[in-house]
Amino acid sequence: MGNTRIPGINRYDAPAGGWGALRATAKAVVEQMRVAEAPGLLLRLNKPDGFDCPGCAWPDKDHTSTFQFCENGAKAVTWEATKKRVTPEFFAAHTVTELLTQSDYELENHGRLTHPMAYDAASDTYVPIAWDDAFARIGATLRGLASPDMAEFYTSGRASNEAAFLFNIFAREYGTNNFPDCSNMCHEATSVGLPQAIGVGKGTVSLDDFDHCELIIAIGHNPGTNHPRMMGTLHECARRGATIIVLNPLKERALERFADPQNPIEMMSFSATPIASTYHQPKVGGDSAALRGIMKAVLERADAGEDVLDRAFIAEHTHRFEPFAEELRQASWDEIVFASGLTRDAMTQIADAYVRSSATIITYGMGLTQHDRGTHNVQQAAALLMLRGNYGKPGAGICPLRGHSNVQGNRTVGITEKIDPVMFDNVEKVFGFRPPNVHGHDAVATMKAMAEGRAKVLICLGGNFSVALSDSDVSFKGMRNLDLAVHLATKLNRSHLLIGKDALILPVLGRTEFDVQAGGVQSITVEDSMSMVHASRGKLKPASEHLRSEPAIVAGMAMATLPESKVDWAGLIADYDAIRDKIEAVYPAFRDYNARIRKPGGFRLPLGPTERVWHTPSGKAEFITAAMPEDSALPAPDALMLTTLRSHDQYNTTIYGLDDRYRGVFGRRDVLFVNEDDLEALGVAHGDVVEVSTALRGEEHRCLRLTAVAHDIARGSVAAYYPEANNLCPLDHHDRQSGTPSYKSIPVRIVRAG
Ligand SMILES: Nc1nc2c(c(=O)[nH]1)N[C@H]1C(S)=C(S)[C@@H](COP(=O)(O)OP(=O)(O)OC[C@H]3O[C@@H](n4cnc5c(=O)[nH]c(N)nc54)[C@H](O)[C@@H]3O)O[C@H]1N2
Ligand SMILES: Nc1nc2c(c(=O)[nH]1)N[C@H]1C(S)=C(S)[C@@H](COP(=O)(O)OP(=O)(O)OC[C@H]3O[C@@H](n4cnc5c(=O)[nH]c(N)nc54)[C@H](O)[C@@H]3O)O[C@H]1N2
Ligand SMILES: [Mo]
Repeated sequence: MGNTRIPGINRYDAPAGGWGALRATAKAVVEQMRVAEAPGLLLRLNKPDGFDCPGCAWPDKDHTSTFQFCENGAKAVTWEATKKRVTPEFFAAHTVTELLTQSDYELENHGRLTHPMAYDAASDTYVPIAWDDAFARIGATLRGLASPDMAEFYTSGRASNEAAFLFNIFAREYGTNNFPDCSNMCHEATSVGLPQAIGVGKGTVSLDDFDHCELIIAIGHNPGTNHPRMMGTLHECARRGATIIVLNPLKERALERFADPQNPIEMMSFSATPIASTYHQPKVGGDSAALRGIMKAVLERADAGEDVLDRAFIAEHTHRFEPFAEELRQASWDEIVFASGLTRDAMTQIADAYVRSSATIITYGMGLTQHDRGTHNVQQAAALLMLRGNYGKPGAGICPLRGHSNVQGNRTVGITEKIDPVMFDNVEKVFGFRPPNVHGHDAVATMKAMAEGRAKVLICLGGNFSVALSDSDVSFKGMRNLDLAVHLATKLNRSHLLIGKDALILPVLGRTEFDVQAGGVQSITVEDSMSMVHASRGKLKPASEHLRSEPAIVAGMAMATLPESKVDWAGLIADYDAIRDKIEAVYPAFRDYNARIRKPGGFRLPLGPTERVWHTPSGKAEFITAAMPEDSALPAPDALMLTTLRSHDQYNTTIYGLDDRYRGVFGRRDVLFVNEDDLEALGVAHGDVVEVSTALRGEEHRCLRLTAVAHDIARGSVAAYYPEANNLCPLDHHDRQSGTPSYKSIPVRIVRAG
C-alpha cells in the first residue's frame, strides 16, 4: 500500500486489543481523572451493585461477572468522570462566537458542566440562572406557542428508562407526539423492518445463544471499537470453533484478529486469536444484494433436491415463502453480483456454510441500517434466518447491535413519534389524559420543521442533535431558527452554541454519580441489546453540587409548564420506584418491575420470536421481498459510494482523541479511505488532498476537502469520519420506510484539489 510517507498515517499490523488497549486505557485515566479513583470506579462497571457502562449496549453475563476489561468502556467512563470543569467563570471568559471556532473535541474536553446557564445575547455569553427561573422560562415559552406541535422533544439513548418515561409523559400531556430521537438516525430500520418481518423490533438472541451457535454472520459493525465487550464473546466463539463470516467493505482489524487483554496467555505471548473464518468485502450499500445472493444459492440447492431448508418451520411459522422464493429464482446473478460487489462464488460459499450450520446468528450494525434501503436490508437478514428456522431455538436468531447503552429501553418506555393506541389507552387509564391522535415528528421531520420555521422550541434530553444529523448546513441553520433550545447535558457541545433567540444548558448527573432524592439514594434502570432490564446506581460524588438528575429536571420542566397537570411529578421523583410503578402500569411487560430489578442481573422482557410467536398481522413471520432498486435510485455511473464511520477514539459526536489506531490513523481525522485501484483510476496519489462532493441529483455543492489514503476497502467504496462528513448527506437522503438517514451510502465525486 502506498509507500509515500504521510503525516499521521502508519499501517497498523498488530492484532486488535492486547497491550495497545491497556496503554490507551491508562492514557485516558491519566488525562481525565484522578488516578487514585479510577481503578475502583472501573471495577464498579456492570456489577450488580454498580453502574451500567455508558459505553455500549452489549449485555454482561448476569451482570455478575468479574471486571471485564474494555478500553472504550474505560474511555466513556473516564470522559464522564473527568476532573475538568466548565464553570460560570469559563463561560464568562469565552463568548459563544469564540467557542464556535473550537473543534468538537476541544468543546467537550473542557470538562463537565457545573451550573444551569442561560444565553445572554447582550454579552454573547452563557450566564448562570437559578433552576426555578430556568424552569419558569421553559414553561412560559411552551405555554406561549400557538400549537404544542411547534415544540420538539429529542432524546439521546443514554437517558434512563425513568427519565425517558417522564419525558414521554410530559410531552404527551403538553400535547404533542414530536419525539425525534437518536434511534431515528441509528436502528430505525430495525424498529420498522423487524416488526413487519418477525413481529418485534428488537434482537431475538441472548448471550447464552452465543455459547451454542455454530455460525455467526457479522454484517456492518465494528465491535473492536463500538461494542468492545462483544469481542470477549466473539473471541470465545472463535476459540471453540464456531464459524464467523464477516461482511464488511473495510477490513476491520478486530474482526480479523484479537488479543484478549483478559487472557494472560495471549498477553504474555503476544499472540492473538483469528476472529473471522472468512472475510468478505461487499461494496458499500451492497448487503441487500449479497443477502439475496446467499438466499438464491440456498434455494438453488433446495430446488436441486437437497434437504437444506427447514420446511416444517417455513410451513408452520412463515407467510409468503413461495412468492419470495420465486422472485429470487427469477433474479439474475449478474445483477446480484454487480449490486453486491461479491462474486457468485463467494455468495455460494457463504450459503454452503449456512446450510451446514444448525444454529446461526446474524449480528449487524450501522453498516446495514444507515442506507436508503435500510429497512429492506434488515428484512433480508431476517429472511435468511427464516429459511432454516433460526428463531426460537438455542444458538440462533437475529442480533442488531444497539448503539447507546439505553437506546432500546428509551423505545420500550415510549420514546416514539408514532401513534401507539395500546400505550395511549394505558396512559389515559393511568394518568387521566389521552395523548393527541396525530403522528409526531421523527429526527428528519423535526429538522425540516425547524429549518422551515414551523418548530420553535427544541428540548434535548442529552445528545448533540444538529451535529449528529445529516446536512449540517441545514441543521445548523435550523437551530438558529428556534425561539428556545434547552439542553440537558453533561458536557458542552456545538448544538448548545447554535443559538436562535434563547438557549438554556441544564447540567445533569451522569451514570457514574450518586443520585439522592427526597426518598434517598436512587437507582435507574436500563435495557441492553438483548432486552435485559437491570438497575444501575452511580458511585461517585457528583461533578458539582448544582447538578440535578434527568428525571428531576424533566419533572421541574413539567411542573412549570403544566400547572394543572394530572401527574404527581413531585411524588414520582421523590422515589424512582414510583416512576417504575407507573411504567409497569402503562407497559405490562414490566410486571413486578421493582422486585425484579432488585435481583442481580435483572430480568428479560418477553420476545415473541423466542417462543415462535409472531405479532404480525398474519400471525406468522413474513418473507418480504426487496427487489433491486429502480434505476432512478442508483447513483451516477462515475460516482463512488461514501460511507461514514466512527474512529476508535470517538463516541458519536464526542471525540476523545484524534487517533484511529486499528486503521492506522494518528493525530488527525481529515482522511478519505480509498481502494488503491480506485486511486489509480482517479489519477489521485496516496496522500493527495481531494475534494469530495455529493453526486446526487442536483447536489453538487457540498464540498469537503480530505486527504486520500490507500486502504483495504471494497472497490467503488470510500469512507470518511462522522460527523465531519455529515454535510455531504442531504437531509432528504434517507430510507423511505424508516427515515434513517443514508449516512452509509452517499454517492460522491472525487477530484484532486487544485
Ligand atoms: N466507542 C464507541 N462505542 C460506540 C459508539 C461510538 O461512537 N464509540 N457509538 C454507539 C452507537 S450510537 C452505535 S449506533 C454503535 C455503532 O456501531 P457500528 O455499527 O459498529 O458503527 P460504525 O462505525 O458506524 O460502522 C459500522 C461498520 O460498518 C461498516 N460499513 C460501512 N458501510 C457498510 C456497508 O454498506 N455494508 C456493510 N456490510 N458494512 C458497512 C464499516 O466499515 C464499519 O466497520 O456503536 C455504539 N458504541
Ligand atoms: N454521518 C453519520 N452520522 C451519524 C451516524 C453515522 O454513523 N454517520 N450515526 C448516528 C447514530 S447511530 C446516532 S445514535 C446519532 C447520535 O446522536 P446523539 O445521541 O445526539 O449524539 P451523541 O454524540 O451521542 O451525544 C453526545 C452528547 O450527549 C451528552 N451526554 C453524554 N452523556 C449524557 C448523559 O448521561 N445525560 C445527558 N443528558 N447528556 C449526556 C453530552 O453533552 C454529549 O455532548 O448520530 C447519528 N449520526
Ligand atoms: Mo446509534
